[in-house]
Amino acid sequence: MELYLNATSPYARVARIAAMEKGLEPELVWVDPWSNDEQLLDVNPMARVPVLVTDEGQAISESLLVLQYLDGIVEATPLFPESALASVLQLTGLAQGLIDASFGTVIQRKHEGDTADNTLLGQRRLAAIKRTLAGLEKNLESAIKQQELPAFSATHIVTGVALEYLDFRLPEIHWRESHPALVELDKEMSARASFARTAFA
Ligand SMILES: N[C@@H](CCC(=O)N[C@@H](CS)C(=O)NCC(=O)O)C(=O)O
Repeated sequence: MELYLNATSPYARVARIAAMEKGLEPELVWVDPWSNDEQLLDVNPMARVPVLVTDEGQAISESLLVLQYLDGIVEATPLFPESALASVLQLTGLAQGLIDASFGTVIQRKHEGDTADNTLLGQRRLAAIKRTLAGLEKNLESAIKQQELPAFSATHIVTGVALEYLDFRLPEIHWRESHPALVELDKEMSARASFARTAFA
């Protein structure tokens, strides 16, 4: 099994952490998705990471589909446990949206410079980040209170990575100030070996 990734991609980090948590050790193939790397194009015409290539040779792109595949081949540590499926999918969707809006902001800044945040798209993404943090906080707190969330799941991985990506790329968004449930989740996730060993650099 191979995992195509790079060190700053939040999506690739989600896939790598999930593989580690499942006790798998795919061969890591480090690529630069922005340089039209032939090796990456061979497995993903979109030239994006992550891509997981199975032992049978199928190339799976899209981080959450990689997690779904890992759940299919390793039963232990379910990432989308059936007993809490709706809560896990709801929260994971929000956390993935947070990554999408944050990554979109970073890429637009990189390509358009300082004025990127003032464009219509830039403004929409920044507003989405703020709203999604609030939505995640509210729904996470409620799921914990109602005992609808397992101790570990896709929600924990994707939310933990989303929050650490904000710290890494958008530290001006002081998300800790008014999101105590997210602070707690981040504290728990950053103490795990899978998070410590894959820290953004
Ligand atoms: N929806 C995809 C997003 C993957 C993605 O956008 N990856 C970025 C790296 S963070 C990438 O490879 N970008 C290169 C490009 O868009 O050309 C997922 O969840 O895996």
